[in-house]
Amino acid sequence: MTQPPITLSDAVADALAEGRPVVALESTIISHGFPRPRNLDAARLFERLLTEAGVTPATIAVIDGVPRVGLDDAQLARIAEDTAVVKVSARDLAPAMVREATGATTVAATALLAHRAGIRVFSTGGLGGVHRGAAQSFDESADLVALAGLPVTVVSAGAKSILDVPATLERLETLNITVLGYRTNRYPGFYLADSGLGVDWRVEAPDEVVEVMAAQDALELRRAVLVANPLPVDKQLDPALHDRVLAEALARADAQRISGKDVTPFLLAYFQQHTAGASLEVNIDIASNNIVLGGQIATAWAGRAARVG
Ligand code: PSU
Ligand code: MN
Repeated sequence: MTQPPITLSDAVADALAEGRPVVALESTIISHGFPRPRNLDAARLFERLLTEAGVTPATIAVIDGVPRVGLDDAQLARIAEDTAVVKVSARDLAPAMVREATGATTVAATALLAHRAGIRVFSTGGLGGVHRGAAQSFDESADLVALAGLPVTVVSAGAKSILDVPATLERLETLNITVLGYRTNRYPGFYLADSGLGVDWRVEAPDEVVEVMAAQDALELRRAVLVANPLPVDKQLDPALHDRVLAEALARADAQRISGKDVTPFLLAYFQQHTAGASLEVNIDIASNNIVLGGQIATAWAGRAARVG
């Protein structure tokens, strides 16, 4: 077997070789989650939040058929600006490579490439999950199944509230994915601080997350740890606005027969257009909050590895 066909940036390769903290970042949120031109500012902000904390950012994407872990600014700009960039989930990686396509990776594809590169911590906004009406449509994000087979720690603000959150939590239970509430007993609802459901395990600090990761390794449980990190209540989207726009967005997606990988980008864009941009600001806050915490967890993980080897 040859080396995995993944290219690490020099910054990421050096940090990993020296045992310094690295956090993986996805790129679908940039290409399909946020509108241009705000998306490039957000992509740069996300990297800066890590760099300023002494953590190396590893934004992940497929550029001209090459899976890349760590992008330079021109590559980041390409993901943000080029309308031909496709959404790449785990199953799309191989054909995208063969066709020399340029694609932005979802949580599923990013977690896979991060793991192959040797990165343990990954921050995003909200996970994919079970869509409303999934009993008929069978629409469940590949993020869930991917995370069931990858020992990465993923910081998110829960599953997006556009989803069927109770069903998503049931699937996380079935798939044996560990869920930790970060300083909360409530499962966060992405745009909202509380989805209305609880979590069984609460942690108070990055060190506690790292202890759970180490215990999973000791048990050889090669599954994801989800750190559910709510937005502070004063920063969440207005719940009445949220509920009204969500109902409209779901009805519109249904009427327009939106399906497959287009569903999530459609719903997020609808939210942005019909909340006068408020959902976009909240979404950027959510991701920033998760990236800062991901940096702290990666730092604690690197510190632990230096102590215990
Ligand atoms: N979270 C966001 N914005 C996004 C996504 C997540 O705040 O755009 C993306 C992620 O890349 C996630 C994907 O993996 O949506 C899920 O898409 P789907 O439901 O098609 O699996
Ligand atoms: Mn889907």
